[in-house]
Amino acid sequence: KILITGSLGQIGTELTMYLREQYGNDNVIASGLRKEGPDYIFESGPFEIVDILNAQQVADACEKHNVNTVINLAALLSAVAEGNPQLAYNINMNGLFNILEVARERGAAVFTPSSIAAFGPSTPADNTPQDTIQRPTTIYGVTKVGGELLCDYYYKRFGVDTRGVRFPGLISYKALPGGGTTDYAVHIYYEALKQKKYASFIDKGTQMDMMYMPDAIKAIHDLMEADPSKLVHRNAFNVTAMSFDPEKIAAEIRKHIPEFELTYDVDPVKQAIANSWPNSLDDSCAKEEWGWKPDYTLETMTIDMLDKLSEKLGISYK
Ligand code: VAH
Repeated sequence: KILITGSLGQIGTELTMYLREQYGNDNVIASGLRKEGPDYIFESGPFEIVDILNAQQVADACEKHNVNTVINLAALLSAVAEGNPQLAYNINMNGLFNILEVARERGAAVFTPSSIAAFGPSTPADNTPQDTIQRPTTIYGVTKVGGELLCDYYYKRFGVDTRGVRFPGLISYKALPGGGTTDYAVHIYYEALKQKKYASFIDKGTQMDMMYMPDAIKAIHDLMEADPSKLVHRNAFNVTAMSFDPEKIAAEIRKHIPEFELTYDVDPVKQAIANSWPNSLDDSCAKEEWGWKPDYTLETMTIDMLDKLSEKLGISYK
């Protein structure tokens, strides 16, 4: 049985439904801080209120459902975290510690995502290697590096089957992202349909790795199903699908909405975060060790995003 924490978030809502299709509704327990989110999560399978800062609540939910895998998606993302570093440290580090301790006691596996945010200004920025300098300058990045090291420790010291990927910016149309720096790449599609214009809070020329949500979901599923004897790395694998700056995604949107206009209203906090991150990742280890291969490119993601969003928003653009 799988427990997903943070299952009402941008990744969690889609991962919960995907894994319920793969493993059966009752084998995937969704959980969140409050029972506030899309009904399809609550109607399609079990849901528990779990605050990962409450170790007993984590243990009780795992005991009640006989959980043997925890996918920990509960976290504060980069921009929100900079606004409340103490809470971000508490949730992202102490919350993870609680998950790892319950997993250690139960012999459960743990998946926790890291991020391109686990790298900093002194990291080689182009084709960032799997193993390289990691001195992030954001509290989110500090908790991502700390999380990677803690998960590797729990694997080596206690044999907990911990695995993770360093996600780039994730783009999706079902649930909005929760306060990240890459969120501009989601909002731009919504605004392109609603207003035919968007003022980006990330500046021209800011190159960042990105991925369409279906590929992110596939990465989690494939890594968790991977043959452990082939894993040289565990926490956490570089994975990417594309890399672009606001100008490039705007040009792709204009292929479908020719009058779309991109302007800039740069947010200095988010821009400083983005400037500290790599331009592009080398994900060859994920490809070699567990067969990672993204399906979507900027071109095919844009077609799918605009099609699905125009249906969701009831706005035609063709
Ligand atoms: C964020 N979307 O912006 C997340 C992610 C790589 C970016 O970690 O914080």
